[in-house]
Amino acid sequence: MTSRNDLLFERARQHIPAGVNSPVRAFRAVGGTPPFFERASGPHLWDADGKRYIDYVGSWGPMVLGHTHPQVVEAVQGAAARALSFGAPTEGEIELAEAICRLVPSVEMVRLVSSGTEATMSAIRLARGHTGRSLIVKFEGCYHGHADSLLVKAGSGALTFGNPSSAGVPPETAAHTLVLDFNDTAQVEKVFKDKGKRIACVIVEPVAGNMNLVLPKPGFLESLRENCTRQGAVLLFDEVMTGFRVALGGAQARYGIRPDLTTLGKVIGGGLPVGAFGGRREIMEKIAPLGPVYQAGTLSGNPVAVAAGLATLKLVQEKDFQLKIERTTQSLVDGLNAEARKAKVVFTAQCVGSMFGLYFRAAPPASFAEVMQCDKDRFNRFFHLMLERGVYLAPSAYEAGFVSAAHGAKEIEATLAAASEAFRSLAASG
Ligand code: KE4
Repeated sequence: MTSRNDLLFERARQHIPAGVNSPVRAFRAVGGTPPFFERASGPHLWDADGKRYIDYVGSWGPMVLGHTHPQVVEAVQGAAARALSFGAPTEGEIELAEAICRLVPSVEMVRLVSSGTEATMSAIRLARGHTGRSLIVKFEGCYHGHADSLLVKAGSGALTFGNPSSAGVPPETAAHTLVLDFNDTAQVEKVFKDKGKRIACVIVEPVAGNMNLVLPKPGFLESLRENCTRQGAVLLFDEVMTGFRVALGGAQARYGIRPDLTTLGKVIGGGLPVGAFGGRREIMEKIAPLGPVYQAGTLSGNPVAVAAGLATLKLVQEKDFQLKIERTTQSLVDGLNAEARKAKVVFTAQCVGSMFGLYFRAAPPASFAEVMQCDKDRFNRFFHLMLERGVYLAPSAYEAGFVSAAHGAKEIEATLAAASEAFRSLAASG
């Protein structure tokens, strides 16, 4: 019997490229047909065939409270009944800006946009406008959205100028982007020694979540801070994913590093389209109409999206919210490691805050090269073994996973029971 997911996927592909509105959703990395979801609640999703899943994607990070939290739904319904959009200032935007500036240590002033890509694209332009320089530095495996200057892979060598990682990006644009190896402090020191005065900014995921989860080595973020300060370059922490996930104040609070600019997204919209870039007042005051760096957006600060973000940020500040969600995430990771050991499968899991990484490798990777050593095929088989058992992991070996506050002992136990069977199946099939 053809499932509704299959029928919908077939229909979707008629008018949407690969049937999806964002590439990773097409399941090309893991194979098979993606479930088409119809509704969600708490830690659960239901697909078009009525199958229930425990969700560890959480819309790629925003659903930190769990799905359809009553207070968020109520805030959205209330806002929508008053207005869907003004294209004019509202009090809600002030409240969200005040909350972000209060919670994220380095942010003194902030501009709201509608996606993480818009946030990083705007922040890069602002850093270039503020410094009058063109070069930017990023790290292999870090993803910052799909702006041209960020779709760049390492050149012939890590210290040479970048090449486009996507068709449609002019080589001249990519040439302004240097791509280094994440956690390689020696490369950072060298590029600043050679080109420091030409660097407008360094953009980094302070905890990498787009090459699977990779933690910063001690000293790495500190070296970025020191070199940027010494050479007058802007340190830009892309906390679109880590914000309100690895700690209430993001990775910058957890690791005690103060960037000059920060980009945010995901959680601050509570599932609706909100991104933001903010930081030192003297830099942010260069943004139009105050300053010469142009940036704009029809739906920036949309009242319905802002209402979802405000309701979400209010709840993540509740007493013990971070402690509880970190405990749940740690119990998932400890349980997965234990089940893999029992089945004698080479596997490691680790977490930071409510983000986790799963690796078919003996130890967590500390670099892009080490991520590439993970057994991708085994991950793909594990992914489907878990999906069959009603556990929805990120459909790629190169993505982080997310736990929500709605995940409880019941969901963790069910996940570990599924993992026990999945690991045994992997061990049996070699
Ligand atoms: P969006 O434009 O997708 O809202 O944000 C881009 C972005 C920027 N910075 C970081 C650190 C991000 O993780 C993202 C987006 N994350 C991916 C998940 N790997 C979104 C999922 C997708 O592309 O469909």
